[in-house]
Amino acid sequence: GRPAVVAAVDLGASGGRVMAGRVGPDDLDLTAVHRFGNDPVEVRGTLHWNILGLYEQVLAGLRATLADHPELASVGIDSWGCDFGLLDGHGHLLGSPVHYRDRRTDGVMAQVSAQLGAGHLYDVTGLQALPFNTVYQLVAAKRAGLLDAAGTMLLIPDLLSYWLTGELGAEVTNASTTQLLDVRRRGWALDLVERLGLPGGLLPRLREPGEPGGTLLPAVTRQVGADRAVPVTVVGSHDTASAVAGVPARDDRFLYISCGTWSLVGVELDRPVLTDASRRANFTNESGADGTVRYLRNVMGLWLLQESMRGWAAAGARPDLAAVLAAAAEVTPFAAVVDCDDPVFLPPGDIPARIADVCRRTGQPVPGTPAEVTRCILDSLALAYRRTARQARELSGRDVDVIHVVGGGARNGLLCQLTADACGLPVLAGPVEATALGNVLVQARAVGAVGGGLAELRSLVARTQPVVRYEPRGHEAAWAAAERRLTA
Ligand code: LFR
Repeated sequence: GRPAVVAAVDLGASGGRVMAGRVGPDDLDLTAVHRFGNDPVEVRGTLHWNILGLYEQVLAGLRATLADHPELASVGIDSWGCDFGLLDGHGHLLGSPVHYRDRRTDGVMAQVSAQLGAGHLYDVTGLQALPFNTVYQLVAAKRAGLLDAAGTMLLIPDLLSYWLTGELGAEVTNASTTQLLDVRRRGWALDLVERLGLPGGLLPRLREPGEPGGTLLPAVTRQVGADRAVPVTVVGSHDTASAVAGVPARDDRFLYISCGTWSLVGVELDRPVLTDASRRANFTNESGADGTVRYLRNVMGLWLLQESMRGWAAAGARPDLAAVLAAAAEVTPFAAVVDCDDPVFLPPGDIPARIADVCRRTGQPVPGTPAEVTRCILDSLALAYRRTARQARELSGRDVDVIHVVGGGARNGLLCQLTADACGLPVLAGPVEATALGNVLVQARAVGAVGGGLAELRSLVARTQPVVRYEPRGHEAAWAAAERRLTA
């Protein structure tokens, strides 16, 4: 292959970026062209994404990328999962997409599980029960009358690429987060759709990463200042799918933690694990690039810290993340630990107050300062990784000898060290931009700039991107004791 430049649009729950990737058989070079915030907007009690604002930023990012690289070979889009926009029969967007942390799904999961059977749902879709899975959001939307005029449901990256290209589709890795995808066939579970009384035509044709995704519409071509209709390539449009594709693993004996707003902790498999034990542990079998299975569990993640920081800033303090983390490193370990998976931490709001409630209820000292709260969050996250990593290995039977931490969390040295200690395995931290790398690699392969399977793509990441190694310091007894306190 000959080196090519491709653009990755990567939207996370707290911010987005457009990156230019130069990729060839021995080259992988990523430049951030445009970064922007992603701030949800509450309107009349409903939390929405500012989708038009995000689209505008995507256009601005592409314009800047094309100014530097007029030869741009392809564009690919990924974002967080589960959320969607609804189009009417003429292709117009019906309302701004609702945020997965909105409370419209309160109670819905329990009702749907009772109706269809939690065991049956897991057997068909292999998906973990999360209250914001698309299926529960669609049921909530139907009850609110929002599906009456709806012709098509588009997941966020599919919606943006529809606006760019005019082409409709449902990219399969992200479709796997809807809980409406049949995990064995990688096709829509139309039987579930029908039993829930959802409109049959709502779900567009599925597309696989690597497929052509159309070309920029003439009006868009003008808006971004391109001199031709630049192609769009379908990528692993679920951000976690792209992140896992971008892990610099040297063989398959690895566990990954894709660490951003969420921490996705798991292994990559060839086929799903659909046992009852797996369902009870709430492990998910999401789809990955090249037909792989992302066998993982959601851990609440850096959300706990991001949302705490937002609260401190709103209260007038001007906390600096680096300073808070440095101070947290000096706080007594395990003074207080909480179960990160507690659903009380899901909605936006005062996280330190909720942590304080849990600590009072469990007879632990209440963390007071930002440093103490942060230490409690990081110790607790590491404990959640310890439990989840053990379960992933046990339930899948996969042996691992290293943990790859990718995403923004790879920058957090304290968290990486605690993770190595908690799990008793070396941590390889980085790249921070694994998601954008996975995105550009799948595009680069589609346009012929590189070849090979996931192993070859990963080896290119390993050869070109810096990683930092953390060795476990061997405090196993202390971690085991802390874990017992959580379950006591
Ligand atoms: C991570 C992520 C997770 C998904 C959550 C909500 O960014 O995509 O994989 O469970 O966001 O969509």
